[in-house]
Amino acid sequence: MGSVTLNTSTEPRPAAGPTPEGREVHSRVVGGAIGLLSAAVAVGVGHLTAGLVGGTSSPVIAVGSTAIDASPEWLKSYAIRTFGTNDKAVLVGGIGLVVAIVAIVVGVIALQRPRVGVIALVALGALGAAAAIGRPESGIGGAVPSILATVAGLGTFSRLRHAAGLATPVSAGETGGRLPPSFDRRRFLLAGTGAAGLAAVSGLAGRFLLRRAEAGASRAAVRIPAPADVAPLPPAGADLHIPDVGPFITPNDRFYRVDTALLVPSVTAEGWTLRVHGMVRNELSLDYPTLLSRPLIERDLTLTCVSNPVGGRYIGNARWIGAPLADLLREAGVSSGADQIVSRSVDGFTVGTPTAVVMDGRDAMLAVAMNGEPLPLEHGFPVRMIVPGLYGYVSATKWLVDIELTTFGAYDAYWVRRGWAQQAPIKTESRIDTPKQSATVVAGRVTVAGIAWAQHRGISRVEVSVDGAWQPARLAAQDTIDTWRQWVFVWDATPGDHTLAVRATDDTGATQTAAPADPAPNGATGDHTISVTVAG
Ligand SMILES: Nc1nc2c(c(=O)[nH]1)N[C@H]1C(S)=C(S)[C@@H](COP(=O)(O)O)O[C@H]1N2
Ligand SMILES: [Mo]
Repeated sequence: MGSVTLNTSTEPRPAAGPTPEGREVHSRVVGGAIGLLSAAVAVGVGHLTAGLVGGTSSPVIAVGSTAIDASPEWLKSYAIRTFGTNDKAVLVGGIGLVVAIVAIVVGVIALQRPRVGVIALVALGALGAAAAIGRPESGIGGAVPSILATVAGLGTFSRLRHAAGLATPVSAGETGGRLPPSFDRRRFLLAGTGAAGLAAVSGLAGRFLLRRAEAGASRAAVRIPAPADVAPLPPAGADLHIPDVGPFITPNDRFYRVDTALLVPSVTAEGWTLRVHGMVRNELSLDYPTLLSRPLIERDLTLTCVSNPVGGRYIGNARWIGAPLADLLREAGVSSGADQIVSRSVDGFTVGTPTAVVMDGRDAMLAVAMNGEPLPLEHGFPVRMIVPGLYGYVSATKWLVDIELTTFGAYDAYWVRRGWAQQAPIKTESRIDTPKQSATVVAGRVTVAGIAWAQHRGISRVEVSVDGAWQPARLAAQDTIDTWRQWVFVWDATPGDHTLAVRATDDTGATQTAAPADPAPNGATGDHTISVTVAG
């Protein structure tokens, strides 16, 4: 205790300790930090609250939007000319800089006159509240984030003053703006770090929520045009309607999700563009309305993850609408030798797909809709790629923003760099969905059922083995060769412990590989096998 210096310089000082001038400088640093941190926490909490309640009521955004509306036309066009698409970032940055400078100055003044700090924080909140209420899209509730921001700012202000020993018992007013003898550097740094952390976390969380809300609003406003090439409804017999076997079309909220995104990327349809470049004769760039104006196709396609273990759940079947990818590539004019299409997500994730596969006539598409709605945010809104017959990591780029024609020799995509195969067609597989592993069933007629898939080859046969004896299962009607197929086998179960297994054969006549293999590097193999007990 009693140490009063924040000075980290190595300059020699009088042995008697810091001079009054020295203290003066340090007290300004502390005052400025208190001001800056209080404002930062206010802004962060305002942002987070706005993110949680939704809408455009974040104090910073409300003030920024008001500034845009109020600024004259020449200034707006100047900003757009000068900063391009960064004009809004520059504006928000500018507001932030002004707030920061004012906050530091006020913080220094507040050392002696704490009331000035309080008044400044309340004024900042009032400005945010007034701007938020004034926005056409928000009502009186728009003031809530600004009010909470002010409360948080005032709380931080008082907390940090306390930590600096400014609140009691000798007030800074009495020490002439200098730090009191009780100033504890460690204690203040700790409290300051806490405030900085709170400001950063709340600000970032708020930004994430606000962007997600923006993407959600964009999605809600999207209207997908009727496809030029409509898919017939799946045949009635494609769905056997067996309990515990999922529906033939997987609802969006039950569709598996696999990606590297810690936080779902938020992309708006308005802000979306796709660049097609690399080994092409004509580089293309298209925005969302342009993509929607292309002739769209509608297809049922079953998507599968290479990481799906035998018997796993990383597979789903949906009805997609999208623009054929091959047509777009023909317009771009793919150079000969460009054997790989590298597609990139907005978050940097990459996928490498064989050009020849995309161009071979199958329904590879830039998908915009899934089961009758715009792509859900977590499934890649606004645009993703789908290529029937290939595992997701080599075909199904979500939040797609970039397509580059290149070669397999020149580039390894995200998972290839991590040891997975460069090319990965989906392997013929099958799964028992009912009964479950280790289930006890009643002797007599037991329904054994599940799904089988061999996308773009089609399933021609499924067999079930009871304790090693293979017997044919009944197949549901086929929708297309790009979709999974349900199957059922009615088993006359006798009391005791039994082992059930399933295997599928595709339309090329090949039966799935019986030898068990792990998902890495190009997809699991093995017959899905379960043990059940039949009660007498
Ligand atoms: N941007 C991006 N797209 C991606 C991935 C990813 O991690 N990031 N994962 C891929 C993988 S491995 C699979 S299996 C599918 C899964 O798509 P889904 O989450 O819509 O089911 O997305 C593919 N597209
Ligand atoms: Mo995957």
